[in-house]
Amino acid sequence: MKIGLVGFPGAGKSTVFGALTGLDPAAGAGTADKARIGVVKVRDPRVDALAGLFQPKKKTYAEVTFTDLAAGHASGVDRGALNAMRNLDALCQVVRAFPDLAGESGEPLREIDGLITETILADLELVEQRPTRIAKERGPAKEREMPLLERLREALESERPLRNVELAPEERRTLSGYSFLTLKPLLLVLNVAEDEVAAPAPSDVEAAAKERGLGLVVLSAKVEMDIAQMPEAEQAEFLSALGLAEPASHRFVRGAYELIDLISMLTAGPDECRAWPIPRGTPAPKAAGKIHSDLERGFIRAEVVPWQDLVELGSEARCREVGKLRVEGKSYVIQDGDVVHFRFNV
Ligand SMILES: Nc1nc2c(ncn2[C@@H]2O[C@H](COP(=O)(O)OP(=O)(O)O)[C@@H](O)[C@H]2O)c(=O)[nH]1
Ligand SMILES: [Mg+2]
Repeated sequence: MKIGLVGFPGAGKSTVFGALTGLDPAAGAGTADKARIGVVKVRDPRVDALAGLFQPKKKTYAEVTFTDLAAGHASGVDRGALNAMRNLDALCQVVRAFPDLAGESGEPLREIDGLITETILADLELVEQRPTRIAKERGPAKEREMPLLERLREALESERPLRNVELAPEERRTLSGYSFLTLKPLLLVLNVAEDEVAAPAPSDVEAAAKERGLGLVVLSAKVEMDIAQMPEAEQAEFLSALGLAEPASHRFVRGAYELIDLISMLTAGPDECRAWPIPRGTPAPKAAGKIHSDLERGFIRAEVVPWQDLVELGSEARCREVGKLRVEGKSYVIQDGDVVHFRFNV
């Protein structure tokens, strides 16, 4: 799963990337033709709470991969940038809302609309190329696809991104090979000036996000970068002075994680408290296989307790006593925040 930071030049993509990964944004700024990839921990208060309870030797967060697209794209939405976006599973658009070095204030709405317009045009091109190819093919694929593509074309022509078009699961499957840009989940990251981090999002930007059904995270890439470079103790002090409970980048990463439809299965004990990223809808045996293939092969049952109950009641034994710990079988679908213990036999 690849999440990409996209947007116009100077919006702060590389600075956000640096704040998330701890990598120097300047180090990558010169690479005109190469995207940078970084692995980022998904800070999770649930894992922290479980670790508080178990005092484990190890605490492990889920991880996601972020891509900072190559700096060489003149407009940020040129052909090269749009092509690079096709390989991503989700897009996070960094939008400039801070004054640049010349003192020019940002134009968030123009940037938001700009990316949407360019990605709609790119998708229209794709939708228009396809029928000429299908026309040469025969069979059921053609019959299924043509009316669907026609519907998509109509949506795009009326400037509607495909993520706002209602699609049946079957239709989604048909489209999965296409890499339509406006079908990719999109999260807006409003990069505000340093003195605005505690202020609510500007109402026009908030309205624009809401109207398009997009998530919105407000942060200052510069502040996040500073925070990332501070020792932990200093971080806490700095954040409380700003009136913030945690760095905004933590919230942003969690938002990106949800964007790609990953949920966290949790395991907890004296050795390790850990979040395991699994796709939403994963049945218990398959989820067990993420931990170890033996657990999937020899799956007997899963003992499940929601993390809040475990933290509140203090132990699995107590959860069992009061009936909060459930025994689930093969068909159980793991829920976000389930603390799971697998019983297996190989
Ligand atoms: N004042 C301020 N400057 C920022 C902020 N974020 C990025 N910048 C500056 O804006 C310029 C462009 O940032 P960069 O991350 O390279 O943008 P990119 O082109 O989207 O990768 C750099 O000089 C950054 O230091 C911010 O939150 N506040
Ligand atoms: Mg950059």
